[in-house]
Amino acid sequence: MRKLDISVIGVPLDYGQSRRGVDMGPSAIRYAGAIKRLEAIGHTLKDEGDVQVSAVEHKDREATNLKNLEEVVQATSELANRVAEVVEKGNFPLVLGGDHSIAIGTIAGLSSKYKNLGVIWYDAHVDMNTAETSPSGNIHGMPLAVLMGRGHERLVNIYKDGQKVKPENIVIIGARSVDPGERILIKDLGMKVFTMHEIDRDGMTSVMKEAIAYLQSKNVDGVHLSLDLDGLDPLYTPGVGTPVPGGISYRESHLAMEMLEDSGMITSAEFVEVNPILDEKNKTADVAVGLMGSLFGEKLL
Ligand code: 4U7
Ligand code: MN
Ligand code: MN
Ligand code: MN
Repeated sequence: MRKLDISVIGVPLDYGQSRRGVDMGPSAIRYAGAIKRLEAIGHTLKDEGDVQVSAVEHKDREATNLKNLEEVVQATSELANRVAEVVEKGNFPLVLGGDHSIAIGTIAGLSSKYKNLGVIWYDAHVDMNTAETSPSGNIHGMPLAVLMGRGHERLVNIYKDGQKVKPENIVIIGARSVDPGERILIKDLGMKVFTMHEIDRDGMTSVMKEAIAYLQSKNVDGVHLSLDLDGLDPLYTPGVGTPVPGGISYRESHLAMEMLEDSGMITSAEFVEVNPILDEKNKTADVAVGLMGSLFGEKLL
């Protein structure tokens, strides 16, 4: 097992969506024991603290249907710089959300080191809306489009100009809520998506084997895991803003994390969308920390 120097960065951002409370995600995940859990496996942990998020909403807004664009740009820009510093010193970035718009900052920062990054997007949604296709105007439904170079230029050009990840280097796992504009983009770009249909039909073992082999075939120089807790069924992770029934089980998710750990390919990770206000006794943060345990090499025997 790899012994890693893990740098934890919290991003208490809730401006990417409309249900407030997800800003408390990083505290809930720390409270659930993330740091000690990973130290017990043998890794070295450094808590880098939180990225600063604007406490008040900007008044002088640009005319756009993207909600809180200014606040999201500010926080994700700072996050990108922090992640770049972490990877430049050779540490493994572990980012705690916050809503999923933070992936724009995490992956932008990773682009300082990785030139052919692979991404695993574990989510009920595909997060590929643009201002034109979004039914909500919520930026947490847009990060994957932005990272492929599609969307508002202020988001697309965070940290450095343009596309941060190639569409063919992305694997989506767990999708079951896809908007019409997103469906078109997936087909146009020929993206690799394992929906709940493939997971049910072929089983998680086969899906993960295929996902890992697929990314290896793209000769990626690193793989980022972006795990939205709503990828799991809301039975296991009720503390999320946009739950969708019929999701990935607790056991399938642990298996997926264990297979990723066995592959040795994961070079950064983020756990997002934990909302303690909507949760039941911090259950969702507890699941997040359990999954981190499996991802970072915890063994039963
Ligand atoms: B999450 C949605 F319309 N697609 O764009 C949208 F269904 O980061 C939901 O995956 C987005 O939680 C969910 O608002 C974003 C909606
Ligand atoms: Mn998401
Ligand atoms: Mn989601
Ligand atoms: Mn959500």
